Amino acid sequence: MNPTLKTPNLERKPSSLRYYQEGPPKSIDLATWRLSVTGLVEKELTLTYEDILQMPQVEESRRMVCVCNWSIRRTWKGVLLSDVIKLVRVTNPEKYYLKQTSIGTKEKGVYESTIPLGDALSRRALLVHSVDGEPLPIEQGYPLRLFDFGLYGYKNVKGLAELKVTKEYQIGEWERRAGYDINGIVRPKKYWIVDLKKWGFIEEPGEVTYF
Ligand SMILES: Nc1nc2c(c(=O)[nH]1)N[C@H]1C(S)=C(S)[C@@H](COP(=O)(O)O)O[C@H]1N2
Ligand SMILES: [Mo]
Repeated sequence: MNPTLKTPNLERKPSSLRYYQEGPPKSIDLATWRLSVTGLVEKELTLTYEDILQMPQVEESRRMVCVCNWSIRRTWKGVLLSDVIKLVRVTNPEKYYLKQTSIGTKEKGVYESTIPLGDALSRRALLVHSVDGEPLPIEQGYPLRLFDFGLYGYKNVKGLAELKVTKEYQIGEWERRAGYDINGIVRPKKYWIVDLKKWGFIEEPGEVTYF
């Protein structure tokens, strides 16, 4: 691992398995894994892992926030959601939603989450394949995970299999089970900042950019 990218205090991050509703897939074969981009697009598309690596890459340090009052800033690498949306062509994306579906497991099915597409694009949402210079660990979303950093963790789907452009703002797993807000926008309040090892107050709704 590139030492300059390592997240401080990572060993203190809450377990990824605790929030993994369907559980991580047993194994992923990159030779057969695909990301399907479907729905209200001009041209449906299936991307291989290699296709994604061939697209323009971005690597950004951004803060993710969990509804359970913790947050972590890490270095994420992947492609811009906007670049994928350009490939499938969506006119007036601000009118649509994006439904993410995970690969899932035989035992527990899939995890789904729907986000407003226009907002995700304006917030520079990423399709992330690596963190801190290494491919995502399987429990953190290998091979691909969508991040809209203005939204809480429950709105981003690990182990992504499908992105569907839709007119329906559909309620997801934790919104149903735990009553979380469907909009999932990060709310101002006090959070445990894992990488800084201290409590911090998030002052504004949405993505945290000032620490
Ligand atoms: N496929 C899938 N993705 C998921 C979840 C899930 O249960 N299944 N849980 C979400 C929730 S509730 C959180 S808080 C984050 C946790 O991310 P982490 O593993 O990086 O801590 O993943 C999100 N993505
Ligand atoms: Mo969560």
